Amino acid sequence: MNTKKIFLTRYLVEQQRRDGHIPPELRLLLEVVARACKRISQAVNKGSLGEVMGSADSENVQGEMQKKLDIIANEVLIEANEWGGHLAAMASEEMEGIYVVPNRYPQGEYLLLFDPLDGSSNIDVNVSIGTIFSVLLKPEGAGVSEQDFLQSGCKQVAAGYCVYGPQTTLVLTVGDGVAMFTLDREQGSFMLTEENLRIPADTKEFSINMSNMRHWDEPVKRYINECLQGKEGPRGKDFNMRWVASMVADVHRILTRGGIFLYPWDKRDPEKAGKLRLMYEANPMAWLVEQAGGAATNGKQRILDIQPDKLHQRVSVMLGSKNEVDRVTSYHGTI
Ligand code: AHM
Ligand code: MG
Repeated sequence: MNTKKIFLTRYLVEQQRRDGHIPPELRLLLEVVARACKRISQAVNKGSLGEVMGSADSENVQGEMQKKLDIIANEVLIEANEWGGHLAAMASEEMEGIYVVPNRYPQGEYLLLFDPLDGSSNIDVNVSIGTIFSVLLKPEGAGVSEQDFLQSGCKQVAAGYCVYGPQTTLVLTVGDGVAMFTLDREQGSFMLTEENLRIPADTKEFSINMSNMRHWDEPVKRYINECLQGKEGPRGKDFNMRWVASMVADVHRILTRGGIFLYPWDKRDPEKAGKLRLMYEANPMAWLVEQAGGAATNGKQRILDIQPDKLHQRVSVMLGSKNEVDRVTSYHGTI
């Protein structure tokens, strides 16, 4: 198939035509999210030439300092999505509660969750960052509440991310494989550049913040120690390590050439299940990875099966090449 001339719009229309695989409202929603990502990409590209760099001198609900771009990206996504009639409400890493579509607009049946700007610590040093999003259907019934969002990841109807790197790339699933679109800046459109992405089951590359090693649990220490022993160790092969510190960029590499990504629970803050957020970081990434033939667990359980009890719930994450994820999960005594 010649993927060069397929715009995102055409790809989505064709998905819609194929047995109504995606309804028109979902198609509109995804186009609007993509349009918002284009605007965020423009803001990211301006860097020091725009009013986008540095701290916003405020904290989000997680107690993390917000960057100006965190706030800009959040506003762009809300403004783009609130009026179209496809959404009932939105939730974001940067907002404590849910954002219900105002009364002046029609309410739709979808719920949109996002991390507007993932990898914020990389903004000021000109390293890849991104937007992660997840779409759920609102359960039947009048009104919309935070409770409506608390659905496990296997209920997602669409998920994706946009990485703002050397290229701006949108990666998407609607439950029928994973497709990749690259922003053509001259045309102002996302063009299909790869379909049916597959993650190889085996890999020689791991991605973890090694500076936390002393805080990890034994199964994760064992897994990484065995990788570090290389050819001479039990794995009988040398491993490479990569850590961008933007989940979008690390997961993008894994979807492109395989690998395993881990952000496990650690003893620095034992009450927290992990650093990453379940509903708008781990769930969309876990679904994309599974759709590409990989696996995603918290060490004990498939991420997509976790029933959330809080919007901003955190989770331990191990995802990527299936045989490696199965191995580290088995070290937790659950396979
Ligand atoms: P953010 O959503 O506040 O940007 O934080 C999430 C990021 C991930 O993108 C990345 O994998 C991780 O946090 C990096 O953590 P660390 O700074 O410990 O390396
Ligand atoms: Mg994030």
